Amino acid sequence: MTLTFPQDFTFGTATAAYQIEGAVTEDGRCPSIWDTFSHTPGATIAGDTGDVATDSYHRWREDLALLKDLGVDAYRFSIAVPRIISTPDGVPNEKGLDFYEGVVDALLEAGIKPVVTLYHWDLPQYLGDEGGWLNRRTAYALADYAGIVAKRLGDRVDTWTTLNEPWCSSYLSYGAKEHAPGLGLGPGAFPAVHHLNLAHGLMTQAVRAEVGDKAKCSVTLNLQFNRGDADACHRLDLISNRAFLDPMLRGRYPDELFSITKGICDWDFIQSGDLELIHQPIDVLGINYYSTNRVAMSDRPQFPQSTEASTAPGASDVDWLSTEGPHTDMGWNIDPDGLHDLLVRVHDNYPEVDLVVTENGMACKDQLTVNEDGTKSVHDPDRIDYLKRHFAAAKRAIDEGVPLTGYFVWSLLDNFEWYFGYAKRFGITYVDYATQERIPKDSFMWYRDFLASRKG
Ligand code: IFM
Repeated sequence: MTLTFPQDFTFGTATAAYQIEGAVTEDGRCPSIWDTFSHTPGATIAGDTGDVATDSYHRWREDLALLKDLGVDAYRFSIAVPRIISTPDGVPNEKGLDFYEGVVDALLEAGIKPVVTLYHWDLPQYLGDEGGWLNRRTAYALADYAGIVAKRLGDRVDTWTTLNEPWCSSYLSYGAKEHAPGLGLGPGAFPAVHHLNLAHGLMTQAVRAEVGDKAKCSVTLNLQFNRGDADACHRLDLISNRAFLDPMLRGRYPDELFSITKGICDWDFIQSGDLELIHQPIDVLGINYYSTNRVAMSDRPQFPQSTEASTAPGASDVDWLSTEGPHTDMGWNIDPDGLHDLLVRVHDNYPEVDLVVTENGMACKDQLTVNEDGTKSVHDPDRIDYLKRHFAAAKRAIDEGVPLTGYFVWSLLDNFEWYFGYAKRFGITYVDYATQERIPKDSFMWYRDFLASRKG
């Protein structure tokens, strides 16, 4: 591939704690809402849990060896909140901090920048018991936690990401039933949206209070890119994207968000001063991108009085149409132009902030092949093609002036894919879950060659 990215562009790969670590009862870790949820019968498709996952809590050195072999500039991983604030008394769990300090130091020694996500959905259950993200106190607890981590690791972490995909931890978790805690409250998810926004602001402040202005602060959003009927796209843009982007980057919610949710939410959980707290300067906006949607207006009413489960409360009049193939093993369409168009649009609307693709990748039906000489391979040409086309789309955006500074492939390893458990494989490294053997797939070799070619 002859794509030439800027020399200082950061290429990496990403994981998240609950998806890889396992060891859920070790070294003082407390249960999280995902432990509870995944152990609830019927909550994940085959009853899979993150109890063992890829056992990376024990095998992280093996994973580090993979990263070194791959030649990435950076590794994006998340810190398990229940390993750090494992008790409600606010006393940090030193063993948890020691674990991540070991990982960060080893990454730095290997010349790999640590890019930390502070919250990737593993809320301690004791906070869940108090209402989780429906309770504004959760935002303050997460800010205390962010300060604790920043105090220990502040001098060594390259980038601090407050939240990963608050769309998932609000709409998918409180609006619908697919993610923990799976409450299905429809418009009842809006307080969670606001409290996650508040947490982002407070966590950013807490990191800067410990690390000072040299802290590179960020948040990662899975912005939805919708094609089709303009009214439907606009409605979803307000609910799914601007409900996070505008408070975080503009210090206000769009007025239209209030009008389209009139009758289903009074937003009285927004307290005076909240928007100033949420609107902290950030250095980087992370975007997770996988696919696009096709939407249209229906004949249904815009303002139903219903509180039925929904990932887009206030858009009951929008239909999701089937998308053109090909699709990934998740059933998501492959649309590299969508990445380009999304990056351009975000930059047009929020020109002040650098962008990073913090996740992009593909789930495939990977098959392990045992070769005649006993070696093992996984041939995943579709994933290589997917990555090449998305890299090209990102490069096109850079050439058009988008300040995109990094790209992280999801994921380093096959792992626990939430509701789908272990049935979906996103890794560039295959994990044999029976033995925990790691087998780099062809896409790993392709990425390694691509990265090597950049270093000349
Ligand atoms: O596995 C997830 C990750 O945790 C968050 N972003 C999307 C990925 C694929 O679904």
